[in-house]
Amino acid sequence: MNKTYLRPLSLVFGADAMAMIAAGTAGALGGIPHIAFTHAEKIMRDGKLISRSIHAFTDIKNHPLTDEITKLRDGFAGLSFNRCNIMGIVNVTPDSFSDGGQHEETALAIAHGLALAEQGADILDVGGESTRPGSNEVSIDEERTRIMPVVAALAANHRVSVDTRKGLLMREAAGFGAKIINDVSALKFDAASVAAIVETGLPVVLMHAQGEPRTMQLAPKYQDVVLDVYDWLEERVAGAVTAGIPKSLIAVDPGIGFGKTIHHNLELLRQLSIFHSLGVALLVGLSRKNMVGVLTGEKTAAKRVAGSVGGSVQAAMMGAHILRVHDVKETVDALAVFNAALAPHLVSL
Ligand code: 8Y7
Repeated sequence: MNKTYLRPLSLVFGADAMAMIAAGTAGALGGIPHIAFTHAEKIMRDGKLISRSIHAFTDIKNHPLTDEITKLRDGFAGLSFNRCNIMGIVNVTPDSFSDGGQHEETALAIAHGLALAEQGADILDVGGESTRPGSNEVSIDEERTRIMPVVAALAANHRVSVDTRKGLLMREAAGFGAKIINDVSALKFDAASVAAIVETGLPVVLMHAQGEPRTMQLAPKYQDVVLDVYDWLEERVAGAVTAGIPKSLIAVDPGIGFGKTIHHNLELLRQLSIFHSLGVALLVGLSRKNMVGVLTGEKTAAKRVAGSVGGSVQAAMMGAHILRVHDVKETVDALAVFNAALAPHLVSL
């Protein structure tokens, strides 16, 4: 079957972007008015055959995929997607904090979440099930005990997303005030999760993963990682829409490190802009991941801050609408300078 993809290229920023979009010579990347693309790579895949050609925006401006790339995204948990938003990571797993028992673990996670909000996080992502490579499953009772008190406390004054794959916990989290569900299985893990999203009306992040967390890094395999991840996400979005979840309530995520070699991860980052043609918000999480460790030679995850910020800035340049990060202040600071330099109209001085 022959399929066409469009990957936005030749990015222009700030006032130049707005002038070119107004003139019809460039399109708004992911609907972001200050990031524009003047060209796109048209990719055709027919079985094992892949052909590529580069076209000016004016030659593809009427392509249906161009509409998807350029349309404004809005209505996702009240976030404004004309800029990059920061999702701060709040892990509630025993290995993240001291071993002072559940009570102390809860208190530490809440304090951490409040600190990240203070540093400028737009979203606090609370998770109690480690889905890192090699990790084992956590029981639903254990996961509930870890996350719900933290969700309830943080959701009182902040926009909380809940990192879970379980439908029942999605519903319960909604009851405690969660505003977003972040599912690393893209609603595949639990048959009850689709109905939980439809019935709570919460926006959802659909992340790509190949295989199960425990074994996914053993032998990741793709024909073309970017096109394969794209097709997979497209199918998950289509399934969600059919089930009754509007596109405005969906974000996609290529799932850096989830069943991918470093080569796969780097290829996904290099060609990240292709995912905008899915017509939904784009989230990227690379914070402190193994890829950053390999590229920097830094074996300690907590010391991968600068490398992670470098990757986040690249994803922001490619129009990512949300970045999932541990180091909120460092990322916010980097984006403040980056945004001011490429689009001075965004800052008031
Ligand atoms: C991601 C994620 C993790 C990611 C989204 C880690 C829960 C591994 N990574 N969720 N979760 N995207 N949406 O190193 O990349 O943070 S856990």
